[in-house]
Amino acid sequence: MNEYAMLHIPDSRYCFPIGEKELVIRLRTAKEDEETEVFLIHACKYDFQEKRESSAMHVGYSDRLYNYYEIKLQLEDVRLAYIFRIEKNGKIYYFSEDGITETYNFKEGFYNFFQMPYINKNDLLPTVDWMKDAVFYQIFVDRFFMGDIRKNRGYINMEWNDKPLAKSFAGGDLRGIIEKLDHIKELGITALYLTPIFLSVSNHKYDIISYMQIDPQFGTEEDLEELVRLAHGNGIRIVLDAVFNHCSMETEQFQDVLAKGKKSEYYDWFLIDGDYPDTEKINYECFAACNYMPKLNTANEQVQEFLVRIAVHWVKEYDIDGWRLDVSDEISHEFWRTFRKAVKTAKPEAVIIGENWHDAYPYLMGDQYDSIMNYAFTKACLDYFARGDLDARQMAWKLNSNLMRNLEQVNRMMLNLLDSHDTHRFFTEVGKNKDKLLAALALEMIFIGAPCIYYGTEICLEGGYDPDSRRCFNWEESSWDAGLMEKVKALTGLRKRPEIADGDIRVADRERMLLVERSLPGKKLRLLINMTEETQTEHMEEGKGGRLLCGNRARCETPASATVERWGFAVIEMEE
Ligand code: ARE
Repeated sequence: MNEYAMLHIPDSRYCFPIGEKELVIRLRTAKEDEETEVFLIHACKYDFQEKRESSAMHVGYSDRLYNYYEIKLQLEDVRLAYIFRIEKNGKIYYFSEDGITETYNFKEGFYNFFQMPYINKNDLLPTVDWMKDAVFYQIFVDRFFMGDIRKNRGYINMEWNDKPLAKSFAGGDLRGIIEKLDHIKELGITALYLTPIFLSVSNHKYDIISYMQIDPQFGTEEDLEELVRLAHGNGIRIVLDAVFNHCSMETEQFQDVLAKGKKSEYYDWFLIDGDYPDTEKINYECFAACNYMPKLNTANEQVQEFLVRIAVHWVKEYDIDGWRLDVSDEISHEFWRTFRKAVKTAKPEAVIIGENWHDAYPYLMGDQYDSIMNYAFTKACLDYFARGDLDARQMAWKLNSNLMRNLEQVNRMMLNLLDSHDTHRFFTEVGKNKDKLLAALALEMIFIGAPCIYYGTEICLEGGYDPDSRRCFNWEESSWDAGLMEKVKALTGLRKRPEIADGDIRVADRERMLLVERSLPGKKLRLLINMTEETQTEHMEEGKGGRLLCGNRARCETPASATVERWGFAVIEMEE
C-alpha cells in the first residue's frame, strides 16, 4: 500500500456537494495499488458509533500516477462522518484524519474521522446551467465581416484576404456579425465570445481608452443592442471581453497622471515607482513589457468601483450574458469577489470566464469565476492530435488529470478550446489535416464543458501565431469544404443530447484508441478516436451494441463492433 500517494481533503475538490443532499467524495491512490477495493464507511456524525453504512467506491478517473476512486452519495442526513476502508491482498487498512492504520477505533472516531459537517444551501457551488450544453464561437471582430459599408473606412489599411500584420485593420464590425448570424446559427452555435469592442487605437482593442463607448470602427451602442436582441432571438448568447488588468495609456486617467504626476487624483490608480510615470524607462507596472498598457491598481477602491460600474453597465443596459476576463490571473482574488457579486446581482445567469492558462482551482470555488478558458485542454489536444507526443493511453491520463483539478460542476462550465487569437490555429498545427481537425472537434464536442470554436475553423482557416492567427474569414463559399462543414454541424448537434449536459464522463483507452463516454442512467454515448497509423476495430463488451451517430473514416459493421481508420472518429449511441 503506497501511503505517500493516498490523498483526501474534506471540503475541497475531494469532497463537495452537488446538491442539497448529494455529495461527491474522491480518494486518490497510487496506480500500483490497482488491485484494491475501496469502501466508504459513513454515517451521520452523531450516529457514527451505531449506524454506519459501507458503500463501494469505483475508479472514476485514472492518470499516469494515480487512480481516483469516486462515489456520489445521496444523503438523508447531511451531517456526514466518513472514513475509507481499503482492502488489498487480503489485508485491511483504514484511512482517516490520522492517516493509514490497520485498525480503527470507531468508538473514538469523533476525534479523527473525516467530516462534511453540513451542506448549507448557500455554500453549494453556483452554476450557470446554460454553459453545460453551450457551443461557443469566438470572433476577432476586425476580421470576421464588414457589415457597415457606409462607415468612415479611412482606417482600413489591408485588403480583406491579405495576411494581417500587427497593425492591420480590415474593417470587420458588429453589423458584420449581425449579418452573419444565420451562418453562426446554422453551425449550431449558442454563444458568442467577442474580443474587445470598446474605444481603442489598436485592431485587437486590448488597450482600451474608454470602456463606456463602442469603438466607432466596430459600430455604435445601437449596433450592440441590435446584435444582442437578434442573437437572443436566435438562442445565441453574447459574452464580451473585460480588459481590467490594464488600460490604454491614452485614457484620461493615465494622461492626467502623465501631466500632473503625484498631484493627479488618479496617481494611485496605477502602480508607479516615482513622482511621474516615465514611458521610456517604464517605471510603472504594465501588461508584459507594453508601456502603452499601464496596469490598473485594482487594490484601489476607486478603481474597483470604476471597473465594477463598467461591468454592470453592459450587463444591465445591454443585456449581455457574461464576461471573459483578460489576464485575470494577474488581478487579485479580492477584486474578482467584488466583481462577481455585482455582476451576479445584475444578472444571475451571466457567466464569468477567466483567462487563466494554468490550474485555477482557487478562483473556481464559486466566489470568483464560473469557468476559465481551458488551455490545459488545448495543450493536451496539441500533444495528442498535432504532435503525436501522447498516445491514446497517455492522452486519457492527461485529460483525467486535468479533470481532477476541479469540482464536477466547474468541469461542466469549462470553456474548452483548440485554439484562439493567442495561439496558432489548430488546423495549421495539425499540418492542415482535415481528419485530425475533425477528430479533435469531436473530442471537444463530446467532452464535459462548453466547446469554443475559433471563427473560421469551420472553413479551415489557417494561421500561425499572433497576428497570423487573426486572418480574415473568407466568405467565398466556393472555397469552403462543404462536407467538412456538414460534419462540424453534425458534431455541434450532439450537444443537445442530455448525456452531454448532465452525463458522467469516463476517459480511457481502448484498442489504442481514445475512448470518451458520456452517460446517464439508460443512455450512453461513446466516442472513439484513432490517432494511430493503422485501422483499429473495437469489439464492444458482451451483450452491448451500438449505432453510429456520426463519424469520419469509421463504420459499425455489426452493432457490436466499430472500425475506425487512422485519424478517424466514431460517435456511437450505445445500447444499454
Ligand atoms: C503585441 C504583439 C505581439 C507581442 C506582444 C508583446 O502583437 O507580437 O508578442 O505585443 O510585446 C493584446 C493583443 C496582442 C498584443 C498584446 C500587447 O491581442 O496582439 O501583442 O495585447 O499589446 C499571457 C497572458 C495572457 C495574454 C497572453 C497573450 O497571461 O493574459 O499572454 N492574453 C491576453 C489576450 C491577448 C492580449 C492581452 C492579454 C493583453 O488574450 O490577446 O494581447 O491585453 C503561458 C503563460 C500565460 C501566457 C501564455 C501565452 O501559458 O502562463 O500567462 O499568456 O503562456 O504567452
